[in-house]
Amino acid sequence: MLLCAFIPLVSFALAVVLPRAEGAIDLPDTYLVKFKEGVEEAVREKHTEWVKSLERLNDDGTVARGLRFEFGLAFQGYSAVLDKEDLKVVRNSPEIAEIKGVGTSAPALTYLTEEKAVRFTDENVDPDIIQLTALDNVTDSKASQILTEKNKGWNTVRLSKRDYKPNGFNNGPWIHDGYLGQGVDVFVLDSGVNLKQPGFAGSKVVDAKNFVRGTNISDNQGHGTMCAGVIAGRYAGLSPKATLHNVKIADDDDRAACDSTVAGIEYVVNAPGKNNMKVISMSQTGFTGRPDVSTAVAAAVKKGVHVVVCAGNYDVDACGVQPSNAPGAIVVGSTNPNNIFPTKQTDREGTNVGRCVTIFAPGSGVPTLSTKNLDPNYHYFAWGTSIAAPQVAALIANRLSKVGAQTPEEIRNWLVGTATKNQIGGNLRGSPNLIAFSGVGEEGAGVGTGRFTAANKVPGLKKSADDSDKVD
Ligand SMILES: *[C@@H]1O[C@H](CO)[C@@H](O)[C@H](O)[C@H]1NC(C)=O
Ligand SMILES: CC(=O)N[C@H]1CO[C@H](CO)[C@@H](O)[C@@H]1O
Repeated sequence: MLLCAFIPLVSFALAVVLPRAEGAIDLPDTYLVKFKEGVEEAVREKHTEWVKSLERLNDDGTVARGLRFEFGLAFQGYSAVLDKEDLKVVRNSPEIAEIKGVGTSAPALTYLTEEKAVRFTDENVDPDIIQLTALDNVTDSKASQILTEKNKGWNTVRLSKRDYKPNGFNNGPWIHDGYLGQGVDVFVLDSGVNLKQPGFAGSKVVDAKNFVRGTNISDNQGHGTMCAGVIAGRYAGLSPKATLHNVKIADDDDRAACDSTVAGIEYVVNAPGKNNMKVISMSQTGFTGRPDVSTAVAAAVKKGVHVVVCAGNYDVDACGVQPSNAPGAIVVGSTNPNNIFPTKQTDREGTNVGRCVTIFAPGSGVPTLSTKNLDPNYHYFAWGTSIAAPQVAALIANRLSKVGAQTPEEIRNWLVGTATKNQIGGNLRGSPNLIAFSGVGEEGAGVGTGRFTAANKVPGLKKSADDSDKVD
């Protein structure tokens, strides 16, 4: 998902300084401030009231001075824009433990917009090889049957067939059981989601919260809609019955500020509903060298939320990158249709590796939705760990939908236990040889078929030559 290689920094202090991904920036005069542990609430409140009193807004609604966000999950604190005098006051406050600058994630989609790495069907692949089907009637069908659905993209085959043959896009069905995320809340923390995209018709996609001042909550960039499409899209989505919440943490250049991201994560933990039925899908990575995002992810997992993050596309050790180094996070790397993980020949296709990667999922040419082209005939094909992660979030949503609330540990054990093993070729460099698997059809249930009518096809896409819809 990231254009550039990252530049490791040498750490001088005892504290671990995480490397900075190129493209990530520091926000001017913006600080994350932590209270000392054990400081009385009244003292914190008084301090925070003072920060609030500094407020000055720019014309576009962004904060020129004063409070940005308050935090209370992994630590008590706030973020704020402070001038020199303000900063002096904060530094001299005995209740304050730590003050640091706020940086961002590295923007993801530069290559998409400038180099068109994600293209529509007709430009990029033979239109004969893909024909997406709508899930309208799956939504009506009873859960618990084993259903097959043709030609939803190679990724769905890879995720639901053990004996997947690495021979292109159209090599079998998507096998699922109809639960498809019903009753599960999936939170996409990204650049927003475009609810006007007709590919979400019939899905439960809602605007939840915008943590980026000066923008509207829609996706004006593309990355968030891309991630949401493969979860809740009517055609390309793997969990079309889930409720998908748009939590905007990245700006219209797809840069997520650390503080917006921590605020977004805290929002999910505090949102209504059982934490064990919530899934965060966050394809934002390369946060600059402060561990607060990883700390927030770990705290959310401790509170019972399932957190799925992308490994990053840099071809480096995921343990050196935020937030893929977060304890408890499910970290997703990327494989391609030939069952090897792509090396970074192109920016879009690399994957981070190593023991901090939990699992791999399809990350090359995965059908999903665009925020810009609202023509229902078209789907984007997306590349990178950014699109791999939401597919694993979707499998988790489907699992929760079927078995009910699970702890993050239970879900991790299931995901790793049911994964397809030892099919990835190439130099794994310490990564687990695991490809995500839906688990459907391996629990003694009878196998049936769910046919999809011609009416369900995406208009304008040619019919596939592959007529097989059986489970084999
Ligand atoms: C949201 O912001 C974008 C970018 O500034 C703008 O193009 C779009 O019209 C806005 N949408 C709404 C509904 O205000
Ligand atoms: C889109 C589509 O094909 N929907 C069908 C779902 O099933 C009902 C009843 O079986 C049909 O009437 C719809 O046309």
